[in-house]
Amino acid sequence: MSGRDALIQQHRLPEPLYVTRPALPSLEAYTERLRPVWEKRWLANAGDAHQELEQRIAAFHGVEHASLFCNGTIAMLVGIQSLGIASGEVVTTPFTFPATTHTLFWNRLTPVFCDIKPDDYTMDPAKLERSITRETRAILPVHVYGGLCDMDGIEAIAKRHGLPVLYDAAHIFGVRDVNGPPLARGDVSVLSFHATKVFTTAEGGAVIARDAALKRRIDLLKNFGIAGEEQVLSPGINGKMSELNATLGLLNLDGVEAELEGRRAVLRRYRERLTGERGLTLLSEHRGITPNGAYMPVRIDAAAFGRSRDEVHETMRACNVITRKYFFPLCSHFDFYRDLPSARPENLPEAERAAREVLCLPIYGALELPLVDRVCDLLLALRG
Ligand code: T4K
Repeated sequence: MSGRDALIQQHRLPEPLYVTRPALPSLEAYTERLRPVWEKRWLANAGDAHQELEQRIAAFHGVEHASLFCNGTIAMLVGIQSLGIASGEVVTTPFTFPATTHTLFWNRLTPVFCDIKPDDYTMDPAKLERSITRETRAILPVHVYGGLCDMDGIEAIAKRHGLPVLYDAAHIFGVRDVNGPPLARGDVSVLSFHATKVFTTAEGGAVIARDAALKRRIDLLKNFGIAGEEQVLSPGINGKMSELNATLGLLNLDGVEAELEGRRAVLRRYRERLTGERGLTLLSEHRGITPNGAYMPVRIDAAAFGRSRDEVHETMRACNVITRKYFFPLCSHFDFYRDLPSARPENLPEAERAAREVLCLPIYGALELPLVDRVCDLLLALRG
């Protein structure tokens, strides 16, 4: 038996351990909570559950103007539209889920890729200014894995150039910052409530707007631009969240502190076990930030670790530990973006390296710590 086979035999889990699992209320609690929806026969179009969830999401994050959506991608699409950017360039990062870049494409805007910082994978303000041209209309940074962008750095540059800032905040539900609510920053922030997120409505999302006027515009755009029975003010889209999703959200919001606590415990255990291990680097922790444990990225330096990220990914999969290479490939590698001047690998050395080296380990609130230990044992056993 080869060394690899023996290792797999020793560490293989009986069942697949996924990179994440959604927190769910009991089915009984969900059906009970759906009773008023059934009785009223009101399933969509700003129903009671929608209204209540919208207010509670805003209050939970210490902001005033939240608008619920059917998913984070349509939320971003509308968030961009709401700022009235009709053409030109938007500076963003390639180390993200395809949705970030695609929403620019769908708005007929040209993405300009800026490199990331090596410690937290977010937009590097030191490299941002050189991406700004006379065609730049906005900046779209991404809060990655639950870590926050250097918002002060980015916003200072945006202000100097008179540019709006839209944050892709899909990963930061529940992240706290002693300096104030992260979602209150910029012109628009966009959350995702997908099944793989810390807080879920199955599919869903929200736009957080800087003021009431912008929220009104966003609410109009997400409902076909309809202002009244006989009045359509703009060519909007259907971005509404249904009552079934909003009801699931209300129940999940009741339990979200427990989910966050569970995730933080898992995060702590990973940190205890993996910090300082040869060849591995964990996400930087920033002072004053309470993390949400949305993801557990570990950077694997192939030379120091003795094995590449891809080898680790494959062998862990053979052991039933289903890790994910978020975010490989980079958005700048997709056929339809790779010819952009900013997509050249030499322009994006840190993003290129992160896409080669980062692996996301399983994390979710119900993940038991002995299983976390088994993942760590396996990872460390793989070291060459
Ligand atoms: N911006 C950023 C930075 C994002 O990360 C995302 C979404 C968006 C914008 C767009 O927001 P949305 O439009 O999606 O609201 C997943 C999600 O589909 C995607 O929402 C998420 N980012 C991305 C990071 O991850 P996949 O392709 O990895 O999903 P999938 O189906 O492979 O699921 C991963 C694991 O989660 C599975 O192995 C098991 C578990 N899982 C998944 C689902 C769907 C469950 O246990 N239950 C489930 O129902 O993209």
